Amino acid sequence: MTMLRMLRLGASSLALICLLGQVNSVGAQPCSARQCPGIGLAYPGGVNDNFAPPEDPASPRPAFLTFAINAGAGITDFDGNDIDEWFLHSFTGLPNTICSATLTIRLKPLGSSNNDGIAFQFDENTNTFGWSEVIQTVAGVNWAAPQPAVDLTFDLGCLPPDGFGRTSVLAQVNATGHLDIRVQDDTSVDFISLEICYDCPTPTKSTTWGGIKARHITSE
Ligand SMILES: [Ca+2]
Ligand SMILES: [Ca+2]
Ligand SMILES: [Ca+2]
Repeated sequence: MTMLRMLRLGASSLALICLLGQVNSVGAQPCSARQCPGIGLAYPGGVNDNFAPPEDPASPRPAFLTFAINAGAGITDFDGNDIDEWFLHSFTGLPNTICSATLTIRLKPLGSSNNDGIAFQFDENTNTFGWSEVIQTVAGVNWAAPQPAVDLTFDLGCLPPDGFGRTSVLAQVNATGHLDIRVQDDTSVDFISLEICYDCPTPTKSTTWGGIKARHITSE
């Protein structure tokens, strides 16, 4: 579950303070962000309105959307109420030094949704996902209406092993700077919240004469 507690500060990609030392170590690896305290971000997706109309727009990356269209899928948004449609959303412009990421998503089955799935991180080079699982498996309930909505929280660096034994998508997220989510195909998505902690970029020392001189003067 969540590796680091975070304190919200406000804004649309919300600044956070990672409160270090508050680590829940259940199944999680130590987070190297503790070397770089104080940097975190939260990215909201959709509106936390308990599936209230109107539908709120989802924003899949173009390549992700093209994949779904080519697969012949109907596409839905946040709070969609139709069956047999895919929900797609992407968080883009992410830092490439993320060491901890927690995703919270509220889902509701729209019918007999027992075979519905959730998948993270689409790769347009292979048309595959970095992790996927049946919602009923991760939710631990009979995934069929009128089962009420559930909030699921995923540690993206310490996921439950999927059918391929995969447990993390952080490397792919850092390599690409984005995170994709697919939910299909008879399940409604109320909102998604992504919270990350990331390491400071390593400062590079200037090798110009001016830079060398400046460091020398500073150290005197
Ligand atoms: Ca809404
Ligand atoms: Ca289904
Ligand atoms: Ca909503």
